[in-house]
Amino acid sequence: DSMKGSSILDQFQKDGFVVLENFLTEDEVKELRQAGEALATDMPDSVPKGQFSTVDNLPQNKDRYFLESGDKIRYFLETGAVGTDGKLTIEKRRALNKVGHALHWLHPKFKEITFSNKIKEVCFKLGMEEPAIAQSMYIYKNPGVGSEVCAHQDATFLYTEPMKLVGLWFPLDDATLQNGCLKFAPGSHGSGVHRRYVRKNDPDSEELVGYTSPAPMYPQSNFVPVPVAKGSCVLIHGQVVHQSDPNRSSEPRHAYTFHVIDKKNSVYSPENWLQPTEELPFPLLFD
Ligand code: AKG
Repeated sequence: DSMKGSSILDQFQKDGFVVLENFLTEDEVKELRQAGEALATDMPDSVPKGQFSTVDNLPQNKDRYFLESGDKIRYFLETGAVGTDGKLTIEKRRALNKVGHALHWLHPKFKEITFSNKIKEVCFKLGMEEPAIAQSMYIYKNPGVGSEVCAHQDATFLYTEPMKLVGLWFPLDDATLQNGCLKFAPGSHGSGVHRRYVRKNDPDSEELVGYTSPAPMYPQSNFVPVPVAKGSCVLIHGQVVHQSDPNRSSEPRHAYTFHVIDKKNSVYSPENWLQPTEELPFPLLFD
């Protein structure tokens, strides 16, 4: 039992994150990773290459592709993998940054693990009464091209009042100092939500979505790298500041991640970029 005793919970409350080692079986890791590879292999050629500047391709279309991905399986490329001619500069299967945001519902393998008993147990132990899945992503962070994830709080994107958001992050390769493991600012979850990422209702703006303020300055000395073995589960408090470096190694760093909110004890902000749809209301974890 990876959450035995209260020390795991104590650590989560104190630091804003905690690592549960050996959470997934070897077979689960293998199957999820194969599913991630298959998504990359099957990626349609029509995936937007970031060229949204011509008359037919309004800048808003880029936002729409993202905004409408909440109840779909959509592909997002590494910007460093697309040339100025809009063509991929590296092989297709290495060019992906992530796939999101409804793998937990639309993909049988990711659905199975997301709604498994061990996930339900974790959320129960975190004190959640009506946990619901808001989103999921498969993150590739491929060698050479896998880009940096700048310091952020997940609550910036999935704000609830009061804050009842937890991310679960599952490395499917060993996450190391070289391939861009997560880095956390321990205790930073105690300092509120620093900015929001919201839908814009400004008819004069070309942007359909954006931040409410510029990125705060987070001193790098606040962050500790947290290398973890594949098969671990990292619990991430909605307000803890975290980041990851680019993958400078020759090894991939794949991960599956999803976010849980407690519907019973909080209100999900209608301003958040991601909204539940008729197609996919945030599904409850407990029946
Ligand atoms: C997030 O999804 O919030 C992350 O921080 C993921 C970062 C990563 O996988 O490198």
